[in-house]
Amino acid sequence: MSPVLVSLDAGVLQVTLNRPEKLNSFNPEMHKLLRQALERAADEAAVRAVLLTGAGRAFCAGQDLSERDVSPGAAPIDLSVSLGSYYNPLVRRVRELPKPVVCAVNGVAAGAGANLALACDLVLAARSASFVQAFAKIGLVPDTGGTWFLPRLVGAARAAGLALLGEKLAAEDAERWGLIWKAVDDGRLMDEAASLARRLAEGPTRGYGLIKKALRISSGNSLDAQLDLERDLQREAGLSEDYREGVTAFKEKRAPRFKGK
Ligand code: T3D
Repeated sequence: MSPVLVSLDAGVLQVTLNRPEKLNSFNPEMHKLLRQALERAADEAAVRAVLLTGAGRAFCAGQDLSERDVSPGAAPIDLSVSLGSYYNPLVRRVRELPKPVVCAVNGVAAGAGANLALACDLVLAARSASFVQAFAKIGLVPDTGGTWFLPRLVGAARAAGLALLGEKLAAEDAERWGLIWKAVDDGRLMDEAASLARRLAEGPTRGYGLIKKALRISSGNSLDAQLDLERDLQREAGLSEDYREGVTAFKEKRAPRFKGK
């Protein structure tokens, strides 16, 4: 079986991490296929939203540690190579993808797996799922954007607790803390995530891409600079077919039929 399963239906590209026997932890092949899937999502007009999830009982346990030889006498490993080649491009790809990415966290999300989820635009998690900043437990620093996402999502005190202690945070607490969008009953997760992704796939795709851009850039901007950015992005949004359709539908008191253009 392929370590990443990909299927396109009704504008939603579902991407499933598929190494369940290894809790969907990352090896180079899984990285390669996930990257290909995300490139496809970026390039193909028929893809208007992405739904990312995991097969089996975990979402993703981060780096596959069985691939790291730390036995006495083994050569030291330069982990910056792994981050530079795999994890950093992955986060950039998800964040810069001009289409919405829904993440359905079906089970434990640990290490880079937890932070990959946080890189997505809307994160739903099964009630039985949990988030673990497992890095400190093996002497590492949260990566895959963790040190950037955590303080912004949950504040400095909670970010420090999560990063330093590496304890499991249950999905419901993750929702309460503002780490994720929603915790849902286990049996409802995939239906709710798929219906959310479908709804986004029927939406104004170009506008969504611009919203993602505005939110992404806002973290490093002053209010003044952000106001200028909003002006420029609104110019672009206002020229889209979907804007015309949205206003026309509003005036005609009907549901809009967006084409993503
Ligand atoms: O190296 C680089 O490239 C640098 C970048 C690093 C990015 C990172 O992600 S570093 C962090 C790596 N991940 C971890 O440290 C997480 C390790 N796993 C755990 O802490 C726990 O397994 C979980 C919290 C994820 C789940 O706990 P639990 O109790 O539900 O399951 P378990 O019994 O611990 O694990 C089940 C099996 O999965 C077990 O194998 P076994 O004994 O049944 O044969 C376990 O070894 C395996 N497993 C879990 N996580 C990993 C893994 N095997 C390889 N790599 C893993 N990350």
